[in-house]
Amino acid sequence: MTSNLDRNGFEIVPAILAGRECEAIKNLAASSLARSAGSRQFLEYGWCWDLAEKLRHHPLLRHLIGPTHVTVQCTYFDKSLLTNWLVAYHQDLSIPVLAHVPSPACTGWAVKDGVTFVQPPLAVLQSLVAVRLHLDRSEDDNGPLRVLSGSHALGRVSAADLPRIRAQHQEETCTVPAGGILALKPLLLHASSKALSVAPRRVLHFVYGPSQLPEGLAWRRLGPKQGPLDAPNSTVSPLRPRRSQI
Ligand SMILES: O=C(O)CCC(=O)C(=O)O
Repeated sequence: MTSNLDRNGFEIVPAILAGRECEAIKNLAASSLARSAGSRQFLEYGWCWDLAEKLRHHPLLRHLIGPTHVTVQCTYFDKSLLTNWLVAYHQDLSIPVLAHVPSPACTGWAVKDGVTFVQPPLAVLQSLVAVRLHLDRSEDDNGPLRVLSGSHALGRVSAADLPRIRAQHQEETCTVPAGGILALKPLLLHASSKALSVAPRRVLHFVYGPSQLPEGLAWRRLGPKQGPLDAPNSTVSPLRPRRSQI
């Protein structure tokens, strides 16, 4: 049977963690952020790696994350009136890799927080699944994600096509209770508005993908078991997503 994730590019599963588990994770995330080299590198923390694995094997999420997929990234988003942002409609096109490869099929090379990112071939992007674990409720007032339902099926889209795509695809606001998850395909066009209320909106954004990559690429997925137990001790402010990619 086709899942909502396959059909629409997103799916909400409301009750994955209990309230007390969310509170414990918020405390861990806050102390990790203070020590982190970047909020894109949370997998280097043991608690976050274990949480990613718990989600990967969770009975309510198994139909969303491929059985052979591995955990490849976790980014922490802490949106509030103090750390506020909006993001225009875009697709997530970059993945973290170990090193540059000389392949014309790979574009958009960049280094962020010391990690190499690349836009891989389309087939890789189509195979990825993002799982956003909501530590707070996400509703109309605190900057929820908005998506254009079904737009993941269009492949990579250009900025010039956006007005037409917006007219043809239903916009959905993804309200999610605390402890719930929003799973989405990174090719799904998504955006978010600024928070308007004092209620924070903390999210751990996990990405799962195939263990092997084409074109000689290799994941840069240093977890506590494969790499340094702790991230470098520089202090950075929480990640503010790019305003607009398209
Ligand atoms: O959480 C947000 O507000 C934006 C997230 C986003 O744009 C992304 O994950 O690409």
